[in-house]
Amino acid sequence: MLRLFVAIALTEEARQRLAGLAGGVPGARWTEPENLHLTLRFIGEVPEDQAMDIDTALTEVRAPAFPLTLDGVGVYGSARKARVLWAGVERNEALAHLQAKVESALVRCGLPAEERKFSPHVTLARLKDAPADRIGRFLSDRGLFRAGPMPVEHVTLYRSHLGNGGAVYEALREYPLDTA
Ligand code: 2AM
Repeated sequence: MLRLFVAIALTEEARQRLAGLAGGVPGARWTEPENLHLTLRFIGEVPEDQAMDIDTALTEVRAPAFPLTLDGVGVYGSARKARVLWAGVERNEALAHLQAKVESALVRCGLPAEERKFSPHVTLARLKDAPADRIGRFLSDRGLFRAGPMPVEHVTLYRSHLGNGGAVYEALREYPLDTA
């Protein structure tokens, strides 16, 4: 079985800017800079033959390349039980279009449809018992964060290796987007 997801790889520069946001929140486990990415679709565990179908389906996705700008930070979960700190993405029709294309390609090759609305974000940290005031300070101090625009010219199929030291993401294959 392979644990897979489809994501946009971020530029080195964007990852460095995002990594620069880390710190100041007790109980936060920050994403390793090399692991920072923007997920389009989490697939989960699939057998190898289905992974090959997924690869074929992604090869057939046609969508234009586009610029992406990261914008702002936020938190998932309630104020009392914050779970994830994230960086947001500036409103982007091309990104939504790409995500819909990836989603329909995956459904066509037999995966169950994603029920949750696409909420583009880059996970910065996972939280455990983080104090609300420190989260509040993080959000206000970093609220003006922006990075980009950066060119998005391909999507990437990643394999996630779960281990004791946290997940390691392996880029299996890149699928080019149409550049003008
Ligand atoms: P997250 O960062 O918001 O948790 C690899 O795990 C990627 O797939 C992450 O970007 C993660 O998003 C995303 N993902 C979405 N749904 C997931 C799930 N049910 N389990 C694990 N990862 C998931």
